[in-house]
Amino acid sequence: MWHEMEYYGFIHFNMNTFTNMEWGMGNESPESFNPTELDARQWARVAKEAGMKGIILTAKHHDGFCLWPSAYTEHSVKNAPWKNGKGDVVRELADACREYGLKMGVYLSPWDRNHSAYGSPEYVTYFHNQLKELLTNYGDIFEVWFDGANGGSGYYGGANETRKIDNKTYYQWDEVTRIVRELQPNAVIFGDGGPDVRWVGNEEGWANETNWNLLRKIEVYPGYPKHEQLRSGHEDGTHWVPAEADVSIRPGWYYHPSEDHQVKSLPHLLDIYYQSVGRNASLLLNLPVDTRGLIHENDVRQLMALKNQLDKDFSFDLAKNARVIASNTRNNGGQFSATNVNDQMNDTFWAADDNELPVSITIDFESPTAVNRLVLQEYIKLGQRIKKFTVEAFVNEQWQTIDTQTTVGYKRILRFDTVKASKIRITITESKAAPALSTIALYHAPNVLTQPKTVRSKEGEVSLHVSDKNIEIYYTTDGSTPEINPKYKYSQPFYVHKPTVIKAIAYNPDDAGTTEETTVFYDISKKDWQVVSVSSGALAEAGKLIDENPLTIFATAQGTSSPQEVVIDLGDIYSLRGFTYVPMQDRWSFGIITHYEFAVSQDGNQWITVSQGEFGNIVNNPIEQQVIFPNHKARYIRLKGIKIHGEGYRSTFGEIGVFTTN
Ligand code: FUL
Repeated sequence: MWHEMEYYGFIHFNMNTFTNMEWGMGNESPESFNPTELDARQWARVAKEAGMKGIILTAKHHDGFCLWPSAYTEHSVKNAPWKNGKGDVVRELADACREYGLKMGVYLSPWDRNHSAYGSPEYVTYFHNQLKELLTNYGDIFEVWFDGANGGSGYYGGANETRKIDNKTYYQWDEVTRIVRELQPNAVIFGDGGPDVRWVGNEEGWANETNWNLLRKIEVYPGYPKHEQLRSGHEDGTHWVPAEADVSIRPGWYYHPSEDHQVKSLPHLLDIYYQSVGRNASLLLNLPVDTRGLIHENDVRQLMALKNQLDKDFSFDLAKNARVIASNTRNNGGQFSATNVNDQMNDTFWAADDNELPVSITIDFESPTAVNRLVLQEYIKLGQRIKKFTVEAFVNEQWQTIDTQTTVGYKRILRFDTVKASKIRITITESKAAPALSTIALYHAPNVLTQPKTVRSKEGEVSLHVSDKNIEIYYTTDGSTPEINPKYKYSQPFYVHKPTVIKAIAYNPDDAGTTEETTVFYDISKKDWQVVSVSSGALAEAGKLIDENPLTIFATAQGTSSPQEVVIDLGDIYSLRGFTYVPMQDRWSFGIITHYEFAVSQDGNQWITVSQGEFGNIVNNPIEQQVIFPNHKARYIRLKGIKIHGEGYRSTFGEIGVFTTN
């Protein structure tokens, strides 16, 4: 059953990987496709170790380049230098998936910006033929993925124009479905509105808390604009079209070296898991394969951190050995007994009588037990029924409400603050028909222990952050190692105006576990700083380059014909020994300074250039640049962009800082 797949991998790897694009135009040369160490077995091994059950590969993306040697086009691996044109990435992955016991799926973009006939019936035949190749030559396919993005500008065999098609009719979806049913009868078809599995309506990997497996299918079509509805499905839907939540482990779907430092954090990945799998959707997590042809080590690390934490979260089911009592059981028990919910089997279930709402089912531990996760599963072979339920905990001889929620579906996971309860009661207050639950599981997930992060405001206020409110933070501001001692415990933000080293560790009071030390150096605060002039652009916006938030930027005007600069008044004279520059962080960044000139002044009139040079590799790796120069006393600083990545002189600034000496 597709629902049981729960968590599987997406791999975006294709021409875009080599052109550093997200959407290629279709005019790329197959010559560019040349991975140096492609190893599909590494992808499969990583996915398997991460707990994924399958992999879906972008066999063809919007640019039209095919990862398999299609008989119907020259725009494929057969004309690439990789393996002298003898390679077949789809084959290599299919073999690797078989070896590692993973299921394999294919992404075939309907939109093709390379094909000259795109827009005419001839292209549709081509598209169907390619689908047949993929579904015939590579063994079992569990899912066929069709993208909703469609039609627009492209190369189209040299026409270089914009072509529009009607998503609903152009591709002959009925014929597509027929081909899939014939060649891979066990495969599901993914599209905005199914027909089998629907898009969840965002690319961030979350479903709404209320999430029906049903859809009024006739209303939804590829490119359906009401994304909000896809996040919840339709309570009165006519067809079973469950949601799949897709998201990339990095900002982009494709690999970009500039995003090596932006792989999602463990807390973020956990939220994604709980808000997809935990909300009755499957999770399709994308791993961009890099130009070597490997999943990057940073992504592997985060993926395994997620696996590790999930293993801990669900390590022991506390309901397993508990007593279960239901307020009502269909036919007074037997086949529908309440004890079916904790027998670790999905095909047995507890069911209540019809018209008996509310009904409740209680897990009795007999002694106070710490819990903070609840897993519910409906027996969905009978449909999705539950509309509203409440969870209560029996603490100190009293019932207290933990949560009131709506749908359950194949799986629902609730996270809540730890309670020491002797019983947990689930009361179903609204349901379309008699509730039928196959699973109730309870867990005590450990606190998530991550290294503290520090944030400083322009005013100099420093706050320390961890991702779990049960985790404590201990810190020092004198360079010494913090001890787990009330004296060092963090309780509220504090000010840092002078050069200071902050060292902080996170501590888990439940098991006395600690993290590595976070060490952060802050120089003088920016509370008295002011941008006094910019060579072009809006001065009113310039505060963004000294607001301690690198994600807000200042940009000089477009179309200037000479190097651009900004001048900052530090508010006082300091002995300066260096400066920092954080470039714009967006994937579609512009104006990144690659060659700079930095000058200082005591009065804002007489300037001394103290440093000039290159920010090496800044475009690929857009992290904070630090430049040290001989000490100079100054109150004003000036950064000039001598050369800019891309065209012209338009310059952008995420953040500028200084290093001082006493
Ligand atoms: C989108 C596409 O346009 C993206 O490039 C990516 O493939 C994503 C999974 O789907 O609609």
